[in-house]
Amino acid sequence: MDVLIVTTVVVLLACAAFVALVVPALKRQAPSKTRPKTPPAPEPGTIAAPAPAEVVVPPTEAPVEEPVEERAAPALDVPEPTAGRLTRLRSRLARSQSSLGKGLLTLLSRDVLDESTWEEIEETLLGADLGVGPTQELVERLRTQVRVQGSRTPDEVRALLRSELLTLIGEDTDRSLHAIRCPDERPSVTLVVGVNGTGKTTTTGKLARVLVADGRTVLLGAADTFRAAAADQLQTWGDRVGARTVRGPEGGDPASVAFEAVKQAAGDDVDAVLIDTAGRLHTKTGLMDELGKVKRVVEKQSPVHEVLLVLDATTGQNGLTQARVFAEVVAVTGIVLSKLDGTAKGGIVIAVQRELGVPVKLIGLGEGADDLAPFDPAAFVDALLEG
Ligand SMILES: Nc1nc2c(ncn2[C@@H]2O[C@H](COP(=O)(O)OP(=O)(O)OP(=O)(O)O)[C@@H](O)[C@H]2O)c(=O)[nH]1
Ligand SMILES: [Mg+2]
Repeated sequence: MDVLIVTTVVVLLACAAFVALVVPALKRQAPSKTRPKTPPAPEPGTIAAPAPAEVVVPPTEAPVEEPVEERAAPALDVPEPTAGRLTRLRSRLARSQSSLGKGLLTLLSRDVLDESTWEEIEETLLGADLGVGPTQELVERLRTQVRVQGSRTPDEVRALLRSELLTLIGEDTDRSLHAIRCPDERPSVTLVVGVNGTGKTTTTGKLARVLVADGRTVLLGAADTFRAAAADQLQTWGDRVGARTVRGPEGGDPASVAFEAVKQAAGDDVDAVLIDTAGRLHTKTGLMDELGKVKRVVEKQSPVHEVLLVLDATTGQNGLTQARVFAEVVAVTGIVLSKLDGTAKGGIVIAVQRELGVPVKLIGLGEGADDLAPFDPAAFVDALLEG
């Protein structure tokens, strides 16, 4: 009986132990029905295993590569070579050709050159804006030559006029641009100045093309900060030939834009920096002082090698007064005569050089991108006389 009781107690204890130890363990192993199962993250570089059927997982798709947009570099213009541009554009001088060229040739070819003919010759020269001094000088020389030569064939008249005009213009004057003449002085700094609307920005843009055509790298400085449109206008020119434009805030200090442009040109190892300035009336002292400051500030880090004064040829003698004032403020080194295509006053080339003692270096003969020509006296006179 005792044995039976002991056995029963042992069995009961064993059952109790089983319930206490094994059942909780089994419970821990059973899957939880409340927590959703998330698939394990795949190892990097492996493909994720398909999710178990009962778990709703958005289908994992192989990542689609964004198409890389091929950004083609903007097509740049190839500017026309500068050599021979004046010959190409000779017909643009049509109005000056008919007065200075054909007009004078016809008068000088008359059989008898009486006083009234000489007066007509003088009027023609004055009308072409040659200026009083150069006109009297030329008439005097022509009179002497005609007296010496006696009878004249048309060819002789042409040769005489050609040689006298060339003497007046100055065939041997150095008209080279610093940026071309001194390739080792880099960056060559050019300041473009003038009164409102003469063609400064257009000339700066065209000049960038002249330099690019001659194998130079160019950076533009938009120191006309009066209007944002002025910087946009310049930048458009630069973009066409791959020349970067440094610009400042509208209404900002033009001197600091010019300074920054020259600094960046040096950092970029660029050959030439061209600084466009705002149009300013030569009679406004404040604006002229500001221009002087632009130059002085640039000179704190580099010489200004070239100061180009852009004169509108159609304004004639008025341009000479402007030229005088600008020359005093910024020491002009070269004249650009713009819009010579729209005037009969080709004599201004001679007059302005006389007035300033500064050579005409470039002439504008139209609104086309490559309608700016290095001034070549022989080609100019030939264009006037031959049409
Ligand atoms: N026909 C002709 N037009 C020209 C020539 N050069 C410039 N122009 C025109 O003259 C106008 C004025 O040119 P801009 O370059 O804007 O003149 P700007 O001096 O910069 O003017 P502001 O900055 O306002 O002082 C434009 O319509 C040019 O196309 C030229 O040689 N021939
Ligand atoms: Mg401008």
